[in-house]
Formats: sequence, C-alpha cells, structure tokens
Amino acid sequence: MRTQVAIIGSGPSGLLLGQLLTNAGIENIVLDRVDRNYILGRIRAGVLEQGTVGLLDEAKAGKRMHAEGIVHEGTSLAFNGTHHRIDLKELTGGKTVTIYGQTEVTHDLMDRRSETGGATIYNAKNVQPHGYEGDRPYITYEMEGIEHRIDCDFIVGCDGYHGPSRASVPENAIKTYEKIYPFGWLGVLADVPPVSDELIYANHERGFALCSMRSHTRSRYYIQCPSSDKAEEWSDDGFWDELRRRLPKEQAESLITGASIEKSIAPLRSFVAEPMRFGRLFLAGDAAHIVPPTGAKGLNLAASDVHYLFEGLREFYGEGSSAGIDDYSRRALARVWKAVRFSWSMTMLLHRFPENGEFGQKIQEAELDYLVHSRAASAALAENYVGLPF
Ligand code: FAS
Ligand code: PHB
Repeated sequence: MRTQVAIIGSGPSGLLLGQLLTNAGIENIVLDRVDRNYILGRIRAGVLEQGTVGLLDEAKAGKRMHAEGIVHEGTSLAFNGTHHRIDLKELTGGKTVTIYGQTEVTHDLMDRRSETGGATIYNAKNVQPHGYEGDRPYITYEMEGIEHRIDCDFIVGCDGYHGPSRASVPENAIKTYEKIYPFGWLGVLADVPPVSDELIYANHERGFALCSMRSHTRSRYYIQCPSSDKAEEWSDDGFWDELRRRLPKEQAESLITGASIEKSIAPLRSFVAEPMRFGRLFLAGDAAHIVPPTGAKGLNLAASDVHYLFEGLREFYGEGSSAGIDDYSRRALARVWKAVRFSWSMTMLLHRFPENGEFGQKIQEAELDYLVHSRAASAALAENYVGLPF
C-alpha cells in the first residue's frame, strides 16, 4: 500500500489534518489502534478557540458545531466567596470561544472523512514508523496477526502522549520538558442544566473547581483531587457535596445535580518535546505537548499544529517548496510554549498547593483580586484564553 501522508492517530489532530489534506487532494491514510466507538467514548475538551472553529470550517466539518455549539463572550473567576466575569469579547475586540465537546468535534470529523472517502484503518496493532530519517519512510502495523506496510512521503504522529511516534525518536535527537502537578481533575458529566450560562473557574482553599457544560441540558464539572484518588472511590453525592463547598453561595445553592453519566480522573502535566520534526516524521497535538486543562488549550494547540503542518504540506505538494515544512517545528513551538505558559499560570493561580500554606492561598487571592479589577491584567488573560493568533 502507498500514500502521500500516513497519519498515526484518529483523534482530533489526525482527523483534522487528514480532512484538510483530503480536501486539498493530498492522499492520506489514518491509522488507530482502537476503533471509532472507543475514541468517541473518551470525554475530553469542551472549549474551542476561534482559530479551531475556523479550521473546522476550512475542513468543511463545522456545520453541526455552528448549529449546536454555544458561543461564550465571557468567563468567570470565583474566589473569596464571589465570582467576577471576564468580558472576553469586550477585552479582545470581539473574540469569543465556542463550547462544543471534543467528542462532537471528533464525531463530525469522522463523519466528514467517511463522506469524502478518506481511508482509516482502525484496530491497527503495533503501529510503527520507519525510515523517516531518509526519503523513503513507511509504517508497519499488524491486523489479525498479519503484518502490513504502508509506504509514504511523510509520517505524522498524531498518536497522543503515549503513542509510538515520539517514542521511536532516538533519545539524542529529542529534548523533552516536563512538569507534573501533584493533583488531578475529577470530572463528572451529567444530564443536568449548567449552574451558570458561562464557565466558572473557582479557587477555593479546599481546592480548584470548574463549572463547564456541553449544552444547555448537559453539564461538565471538575474538582481538584489528590493524584492518588480513584474515580470509582467517589460517589456522585460525594462529588456534588464537594463541588458545592468550593463554589460561591449563589451557585452552591442553585446547583442542579443528577446521576453521573461519566466520571474520570485526568492527571495534570505540562510537557513539550522539541523539535516537532525528525526528517520525514512530524509530531502534532498531544504527541508533542501536553498542557493542564486549566487553560482549555490542549485540543486548541492540536489545531494550531495542524494548521501550520497542513500549510507546509500543501506548499510542498502544490509548489514543490519545503519552506513550510522546514519551518513547521519553529512556528508550532513558538505558539505551543505561549499556551504552555498560560496553562501553567492558570493552574498555579487556581489550584490549592498545601505546601504553600495559608500565605500561598492569600497570595493567590490577592493576584485574583488584582486581576479582576485591572483592565490590563484581565485583557492579558482574555487574549490568551480566546487563543493567540496562529
Ligand atoms: P489524542 O490523544 O486525542 O488522540 C491520539 C490518538 O492516537 C488516539 O485515538 C489513540 O487511540 C491513538 N494512538 C495512540 N497510540 C497509538 C498506537 N500505538 N497506534 C495507533 N494509534 C495510537 N484538553 C482540553 O482542552 N480540555 C480538557 O478538559 C481536556 N481533558 C482531557 C482529559 C484527558 C483524560 C486527556 C488524556 C486529555 C484531555 N485534554 C483536554 C487534552 C485533549 O483534549 C487533547 O489535547 C486532545 O485529545 C489532543 O488530540 P490528539 O493530539 O489528536 O491526541
Ligand atoms: C471542559 O468543558 O471539559 C473544559 C472546559 C474548560 C477547561 C477545561 C475543560 O479549561
């Protein structure tokens, strides 16, 4: 089998790149180790930056997002028993974010791929990239015990943090940077109306909490929990009680609770691999970087990587120029590090760090109080939250 671009990973990165390539007439194959339903069963991100919305439109996969997504013009920070709205639209000259679950984004991209005949190989085992140091790269994978090979011009690792692409790069060719946070996020999805029209990020001495949503009837909530916790150890009532304790009185009293339809704990880390290109292998999305979800950047960074890489590949195949792909890693990392910084800063500002004691809590509250009363500080948060330019 042969293709022009072989993509490992059928998550948002791989599917978005695959669709943009297909629309541009560039042949590609997407492989994943699991199947479509398994991928759609993962509950992850919920906030799309305008750049991501634009890319989904460019991929001609944005119709349902515009019909069902919810445009948010602001977000709130809660601390010291009250909450303060950050007017994203006013502070950024009109920019907004769209609430539309990653699951739906992935579903729409899968449907679009099926409509346009893109080849996807699910349940591909032991996928491995080869030969990318030279100009004849190829991928091997196993299906029902038989090994298969796909020859290609380029391999793109969209296979997430634990995938084989980055793992295949020799240690002396890659530098990684990592910070692991001493807590996780316990997330609950429930078919209950959201407690607020917009998101609320709460700093509380008991720990961080986030009130998010997927629609006007489906809510997504998170609370900071010890890394050692197990989701199954948390009852629904225990979760709702702890969430109430961390919210301002108004929201705690108006919170509508119900049975969880999904409950999971996500570890928090910051991670960046440099560079993001190794000969004819490129890394994109979580394969190259991970951010704590506090800044709602993970999925959106995957989108900006794909934007830069697609532009480079389109230039390579359309004009015979390698300038775009040669500059991919530099361009992508420049935006990645700014988002890594923002996600780190939001995490340090909003979470409880017991080792910092009561002084640390007071410093966080002072910074939040300054932030919500300073136009300059609020504008800085707003422009990072809605997404820095591609
Ligand atoms: P993905 O991890 O989504 O996709 C990688 C794909 O590669 C998967 O389908 C996997 O099956 C496949 N793969 C892996 N190994 C393979 C192999 N050996 N062979 C073949 N295929 C292989 N971001 C936010 O903005 N907000 C959030 O709240 C948020 N919550 C998250 C919770 C969790 C538990 C995790 C893990 C991430 C969360 N993220 C969140 C970040 C997340 O949304 C990612 O940024 C996003 O999924 C990135 O998309 P991809 O790069 O496509 O990687
Ligand atoms: C979500 O809805 O899953 C979500 C929203 C905002 C974040 C993180 C997660 O910062």
